[in-house]
Amino acid sequence: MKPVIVTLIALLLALPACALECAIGWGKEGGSAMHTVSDDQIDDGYCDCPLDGADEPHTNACSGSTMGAFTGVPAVTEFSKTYQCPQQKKLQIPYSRFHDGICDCCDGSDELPSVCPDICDQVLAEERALQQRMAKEFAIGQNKRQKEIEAFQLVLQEKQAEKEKVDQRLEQIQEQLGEVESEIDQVKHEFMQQRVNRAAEISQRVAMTTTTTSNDSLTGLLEPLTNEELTSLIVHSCQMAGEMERAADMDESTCVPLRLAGVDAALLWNREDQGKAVLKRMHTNVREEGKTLADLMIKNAKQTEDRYKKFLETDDNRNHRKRSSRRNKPGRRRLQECDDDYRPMDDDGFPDDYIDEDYEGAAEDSQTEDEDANNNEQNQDADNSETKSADQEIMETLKESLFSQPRVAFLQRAKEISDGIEALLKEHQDDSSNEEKEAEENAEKVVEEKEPIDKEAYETVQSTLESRVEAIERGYDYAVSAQILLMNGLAQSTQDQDQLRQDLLTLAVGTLVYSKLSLAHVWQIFQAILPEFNQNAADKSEKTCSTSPWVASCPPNAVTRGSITLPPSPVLKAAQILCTTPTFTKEKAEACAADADNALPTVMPDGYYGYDAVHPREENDMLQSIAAEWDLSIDDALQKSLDDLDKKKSEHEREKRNTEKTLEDIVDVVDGVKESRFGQDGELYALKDQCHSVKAGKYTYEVCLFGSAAQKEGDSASGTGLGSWDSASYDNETGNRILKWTNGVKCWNGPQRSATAIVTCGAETKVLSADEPDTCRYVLQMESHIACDDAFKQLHEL
Ligand code: MAN
Repeated sequence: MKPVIVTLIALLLALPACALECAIGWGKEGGSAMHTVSDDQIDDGYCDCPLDGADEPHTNACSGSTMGAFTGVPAVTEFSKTYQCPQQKKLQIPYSRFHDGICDCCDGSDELPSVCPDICDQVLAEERALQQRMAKEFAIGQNKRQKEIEAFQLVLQEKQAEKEKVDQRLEQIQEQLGEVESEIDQVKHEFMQQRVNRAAEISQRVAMTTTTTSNDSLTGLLEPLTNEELTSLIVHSCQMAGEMERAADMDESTCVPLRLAGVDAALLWNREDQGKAVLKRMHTNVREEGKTLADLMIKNAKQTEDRYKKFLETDDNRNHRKRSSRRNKPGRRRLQECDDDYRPMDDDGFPDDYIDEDYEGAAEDSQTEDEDANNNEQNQDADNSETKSADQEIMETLKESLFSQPRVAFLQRAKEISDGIEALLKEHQDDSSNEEKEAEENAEKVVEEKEPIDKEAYETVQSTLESRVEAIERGYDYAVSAQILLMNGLAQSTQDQDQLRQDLLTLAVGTLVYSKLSLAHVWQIFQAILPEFNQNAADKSEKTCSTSPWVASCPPNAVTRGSITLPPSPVLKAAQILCTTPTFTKEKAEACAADADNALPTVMPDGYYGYDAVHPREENDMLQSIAAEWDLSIDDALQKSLDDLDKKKSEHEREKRNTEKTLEDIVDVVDGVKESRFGQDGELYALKDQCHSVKAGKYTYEVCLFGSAAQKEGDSASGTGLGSWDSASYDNETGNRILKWTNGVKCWNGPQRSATAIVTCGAETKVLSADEPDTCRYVLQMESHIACDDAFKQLHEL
C-alpha cells in the first residue's frame, strides 16, 4: 500500500483538490502507467483503479471475480473470488456481497468496521444445534438403513434359492396339467364319437323314406325333398330363426342353429387358402378337431333344458360375437359366417381359435382373436368387390322368394307408417310446446281445434314395427349367412353324393330342431319352396293389409310326388290346425280399415301384410319330440369322469397361477436388484409399497414408493393422479435421493402432472412439505433413513 499512499500524497500536492491519480497495471504484475480520476468518477460505479479500487471506496465496482487489471475490471486473483467468513467454516460469500452493506458473516467481517454487530454466539449456536440434530438423525437413520439392507440381503438370498424350487414346481404342474388335459381329450373324444354316431342315426331316422305315412309319425319328413329344396329349407329355417332371436340376446348375423347342426353332423367350418368357404369333414380327423366340437356339445348337453341358449354362452360364440360387433359394416356382416368360421390351421392341425380359445390362457385368446379379426379384415378387403356382389345377389334372390313376399311388403308399409307416425308425433309435440305462446297470440282469434291423437297407441305401433323390422332384417342376415355357407361349402366339399345327401339331411333336421321352429313353420316353408305348392300361393302383384300367402294356401292340401305324399302327414295336420286358428285367419279389421283410408293404423296385429312374428314352437309340437331325442345328454359315467378331470384340471390351474405369481414376485426382486431398482444398496426395498402423505393448503399429497402419487382434496379417497412411479436417483451434490412419479392426469391447458420428492437423511420416513412451483409440477420435501449413507455423512461433515 505504501507506493499508493506516496502517490496519493504527491497527487494531493500536485493536483487540484479531490482529483485522484492511480496506477493501472497491465496484468497481475501491474505496471507504471498512471490514471487520473476526476471528481465525478469517484464512487460512480465504474472501476477506474482496478489495482487498488481507490476510486470506488463506497461501491463494490472494483470487487469481483475476474483476474486482470484493466480499468472497469477489478484485479482480483483466482483465490480471492469468494470471501470465507472466518467464524463460519461453511460460509463463503462472493465479493459482490463484500462491503455491500448487508451483514453476511456473523462477525461482520464482510463489511466495513462497525457496520455489523458480532452475532456469532447466537448464529453458531443455531448452526451447531442443527448440526447436532443432523448427526443424531443420521446415527439413527444409518443404523436403521444398515439393518434393512442386511435384511434385504437375506431376503434376496432366500428368493434366489426359492426361485429354483418354484421353477421346478412349475414344470411339474405343467406336466400334470398336460396329463389331465390329454385325459380330458380322451373322454371328450369318446363322447364326441357317441354323439356323432347318434346324430347320424337320428337324422337318418327322421328322414327315412317310407311309403306308409302314419298321421303321427315323423318318418319321411324331409326325405321327399331334393337337395336344392333341403338347402332352401335350411336357409328359410335360418331366416325364421333370426327373426325369433331377441336382439338383446345376440347382435350377430350367423345362423347359430345351422352351426349347431353342423357340430352334430361332425362338420367343421374351415377357411381354406383364398378365404373361400368350404366345409371340412372332420370324421377322418375326429380325434384332433373333435375335441373342441366336443366342448361345445358337452356344454350344450349339460344344459338340456335350453341348450340353444347355452350354446350362445360358449367361448367360441362369445368371441364370435365380439368380432361381429367390431365389424358391423353391412356388406361385411353378411359374409361373416364364412369368414369367421374359416380359420387358418395351426401347425398342429388345429384351427387357430377353436383350439386356442379352449386350451390356451385368456391373454393369448384376445391376441389370437385380434389377429384373427385382422386377418379376416384383410381378406375381406382384398376380396371386397366379389364379397359384395355375392352378398347382394343372395339377398336379392332371397327377397324375391315367395317366402319373403310378406316380409318385403311389410317392410315397405312399415317404413311409410313409421315416417307418418314420426311426423304426426312431432307435429303434436310442437303443438304442445307452442301451446302457451299460441294461446297468447290467438287470445282474440278463433282457433281451429286440432283433433287430439292417441299418442300412446301410435308409439306402441311404432315400437312394434321397429322390433319386427329389426327381426326381419336379422332373419335376412341369418338366411344369407346360411345360403353362403351351404353354397360355397357343402356343395363343393364332397363329390360323394350319398354323403352330401346325408349331410344335408342332418343339417336340415338339426337346424329345424335348434331353431325351435314348429311343424306349422315347416308347412309354410314347404308352401314357399316346393313347386307343387307355390303355384297356388297368393298373387305376387297385389299386396294388401290382409294378404298372406299362407292364409291363401288354407285349407292346406296334399299332393303326391311319385308315391310320396307331400307335405308329410304330421306337417299337413299342423297346417290344418294353423289354418283354423282365429289369430291366423281373422280379418285385421282395424289396421286394415286405416289402411284402406290411407291413414295410420293405431294397432299392429300379427299377420299385417301377411307377416306373422315368429314364435318358438310349443311343447306339444311334434318337432319337440325330435328335439327331445336330439338332446343327446352325455353318458353319466363319462360325465362323472369329465367332472372329476375338470376339477383336477382347475386345481392344477389354480396352483399354476399361484406358483406363477410367486415366481413373478421373486423375479421382480431379483431383477430389481440387477437393475438397481431398489437403490444402490437395495435400501429402497424396505419402503416398497409404503405410502406417505402431507397436508399442504387445501390438498393432501400422497406418494407411494413403486406405486403412484396423488393429490387429494377433503375426504376424497382417490384424488387427482400425479403420476406413477418413474425412478429413484441420487444427487451427488447434496447426497439426497430424488424420487419421481410421472405421467399423471393431464392438466387443463398444461402438461401431464408429475411429482418429485427430494429425500434427505432423517430417522423416520416422512413427507415434510409439498409445493407446486410450476403449474401441475409438484415438489415434495421428504426425510428418510434411506438417504443416511456414508456419502451423506462425509458431505455434511457429520
Ligand atoms: C387442480 C390442482 C392444482 C392444479 C390445477 C391446474 O386445481 O391439481 O394443483 O394447479 O388443477 O388446473
